[in-house]
Amino acid sequence: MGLNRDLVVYQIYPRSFKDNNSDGIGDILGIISKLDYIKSLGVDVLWLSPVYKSPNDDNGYDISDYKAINPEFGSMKDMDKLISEASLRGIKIIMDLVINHTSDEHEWFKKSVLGDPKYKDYYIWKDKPNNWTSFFGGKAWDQVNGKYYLHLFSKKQPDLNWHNSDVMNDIQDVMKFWLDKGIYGFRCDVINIIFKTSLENGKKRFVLTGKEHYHQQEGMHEILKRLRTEVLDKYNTFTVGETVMVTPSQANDLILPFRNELDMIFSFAHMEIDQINNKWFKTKFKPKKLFDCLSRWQEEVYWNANYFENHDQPRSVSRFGNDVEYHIESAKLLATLLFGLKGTPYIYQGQEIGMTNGYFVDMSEFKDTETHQIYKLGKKLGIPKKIRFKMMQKTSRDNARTPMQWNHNGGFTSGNPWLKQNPNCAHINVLEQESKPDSILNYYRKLIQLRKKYHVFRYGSFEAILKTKTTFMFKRSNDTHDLYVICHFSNKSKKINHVFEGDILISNLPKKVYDNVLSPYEARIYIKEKK
Ligand code: ISL
Ligand code: CA
Repeated sequence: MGLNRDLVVYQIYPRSFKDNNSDGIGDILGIISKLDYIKSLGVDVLWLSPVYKSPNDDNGYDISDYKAINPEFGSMKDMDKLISEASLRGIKIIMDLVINHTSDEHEWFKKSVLGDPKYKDYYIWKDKPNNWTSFFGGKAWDQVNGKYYLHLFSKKQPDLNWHNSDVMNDIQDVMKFWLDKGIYGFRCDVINIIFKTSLENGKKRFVLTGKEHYHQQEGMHEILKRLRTEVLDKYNTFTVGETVMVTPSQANDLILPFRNELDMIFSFAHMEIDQINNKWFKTKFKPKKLFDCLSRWQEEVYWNANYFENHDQPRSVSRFGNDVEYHIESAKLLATLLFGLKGTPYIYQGQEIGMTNGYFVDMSEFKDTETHQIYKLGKKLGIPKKIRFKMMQKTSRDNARTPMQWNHNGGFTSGNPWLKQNPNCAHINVLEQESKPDSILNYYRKLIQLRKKYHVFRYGSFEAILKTKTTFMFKRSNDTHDLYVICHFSNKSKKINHVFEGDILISNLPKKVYDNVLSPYEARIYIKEKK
């Protein structure tokens, strides 16, 4: 089966989506209770962040049993029910495949520590650590029983040794287990760093010393080809890789059909445009940088996985829009851009109602391991407490993980939510937006329908037409239609010199006349039929 370009994907972070048993933690039965809502959006695929057994050092991205469900989320019976209930509604499910590392509480690691002959080389052990640093800041090695093991993430996430063929066999077995249950495929976590070519010291860098030894290695391509031909191709599947620090040409190396690796990848390029100097303590959003970055990826990459949010990123309306004065306009503007681009659109839970960053007033309210590790690292770098806290308010991954806002009281749980609910659920919630035809939620629904209706959204070519400091205009074309997408990222109106062609297909501001003046955060799509 080749790439399916028609799909729209909705990401669920199970912990924060819907709690069914009042323990404050989202669960699988909660997701099942909202399947009709998900169906009503018009999406085709659900991507579930990890639901496997895990001690939750990194909220499920530290897996202790790939074939078991985390009891907090429910049972395997619940999971089977979710797969079948989703399928009844024509919704396919993809799961997170986290195979760079496991939890240190996984049986494989426990046996590896004890020197069990089968498992001793399942992980990456050394008598003396090298100088590599981890994604969460600080050193990438920790010690157990006098030996050091590599962890590119937290110390409870030891990296698997992909030089070991038993690791390959066991992971293939895990993939088959889930595909046999009717799973449609996988979102492959940090997949382009899984193969460590050597363990030599790395060139000293501000972030990720050592990366030249494991980033985008030939060994990784070989692993992906094997997973594809030996497992995935035996089923009808869908794969999207999460790939850090890739260029467009590296992206193509992972996704071009003849390569037989992945269907598409998540790139971080557009998530880096607002980061300056160093990753964590200074950000500034300049819209033009976003336009340039998106255009480049549209032009150079075979097929994009388009997203503005996920469970690791702050909320897009707070980051690229204006979540105060122009909350509705800018949320819809971002939606227009997302669906206007060529590629597969991904919506992250809550994005469809314009959920904003969390309301955190103290470090103790953050639960994310990365947030605390970076906060501590900042102290070592001599960054004042106040600045560090402000930065965490802006960039913490917990901004995306606050409970889904179902109604005026939250509606996520009748217990105590595991992470602070944003009090703005009082006015930003699903219930209220269901009842308003012109809500952000109904705007997303409209865009999804338009994408389904017009071939040009899915298959049309891309051409950038205008990129100014605040305004982005591009054209999508096929044999029958031209689409013109116009996005204006500013608090101020702006007159542009342009003669618009075609008829308004959708716009985030109902206007009497669509003239040359773009209002704050205005977005329009024009459509023109070809004669
Ligand atoms: O989230 C980040 C920046 O805030 C990244 O450093 C992130 O950790 C990286 O993109 C990898 O993400 C994935 O793997 C991690 C996990 O913590 C993330 O939630 C996951 O999306 C380790 O499994
Ligand atoms: Ca629960």
